[in-house]
Amino acid sequence: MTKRRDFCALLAAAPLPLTGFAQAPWRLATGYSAQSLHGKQLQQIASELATLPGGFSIQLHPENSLFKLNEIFEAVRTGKVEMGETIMTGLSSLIPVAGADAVPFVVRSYADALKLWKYQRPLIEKHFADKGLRCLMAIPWPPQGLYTNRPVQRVSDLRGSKMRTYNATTERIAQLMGATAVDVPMAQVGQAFTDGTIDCMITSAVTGVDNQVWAHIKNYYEINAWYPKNVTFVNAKVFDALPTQAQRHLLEACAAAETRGWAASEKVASESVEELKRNGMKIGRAAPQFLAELKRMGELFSLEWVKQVGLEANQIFVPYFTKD
Ligand code: PCA
Repeated sequence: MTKRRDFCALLAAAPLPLTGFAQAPWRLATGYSAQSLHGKQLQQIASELATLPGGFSIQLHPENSLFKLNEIFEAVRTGKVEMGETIMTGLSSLIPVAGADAVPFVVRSYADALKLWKYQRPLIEKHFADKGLRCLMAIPWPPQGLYTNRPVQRVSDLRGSKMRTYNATTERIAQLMGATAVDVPMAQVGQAFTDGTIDCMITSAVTGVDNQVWAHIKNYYEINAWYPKNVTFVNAKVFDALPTQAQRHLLEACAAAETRGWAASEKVASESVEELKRNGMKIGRAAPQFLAELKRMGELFSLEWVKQVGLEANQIFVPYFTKD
């Protein structure tokens, strides 16, 4: 008996030979394009893993082709697909702290965004683990700016406008601005402007560029409202079934992609504003009164958010505001 146990322990300790290990290809579902800021990192992870000895292939299924953006978390959780990427704020009804990303006017720079992630990450990892998922990495979108047709001097200028939103938090922000929230997936933004279902939106400069929004809209205000992140994750059982070395390769590839992704996001943030300008858009800083009103609105949102989320909101924001 003892001998058998020793033998098992020995087996467990020995690294599994990876050559010959045949892992069925994993599917990675995302709501965004393969050429997007995030899609490029996902593709690089896939190609890095494919070339490693004993590596496995990951097939990217972009632009909602396998599951819609808001279905991906559940699809990975229930094992319908191995791996997924979605926007973290979209998970706030399941995991309230995921909404910290879209509390407006708290995070003002990439350095701030990284600090927020440092305090948010352990909670996100824990909630994902509780749900049978393993969180792999998160990469921010560039700061969220305001796109409008008419110049805007104050929040009340947005009253009655049809604002494109992309989840519950952006919906609440539209409400606070007195606008009507219209949920439109990123790929359909151009069409929604053409159809007149939306006339303004808050999103990043890169999303404006990807959708060539200059054909529809003229003003972009760099209000840097928040830095939402996309999160990439895997079904924990699927991950645990990988040989240890393959697990390590995946984690390393994701850690490297996360570092690259943050730098790429920051770079593309300024390049995209230039691209909007080159295409005839007016790039403005919000007027002081408008900024003051936005800030007040942000405070109201923060207050609501902290009240609604409770203890875990403090676990993020207390260190965020008081520590390095
Ligand atoms: N682009 C995505 C999410 C945030 C962003 O900058 C979108 O507009 O849907």
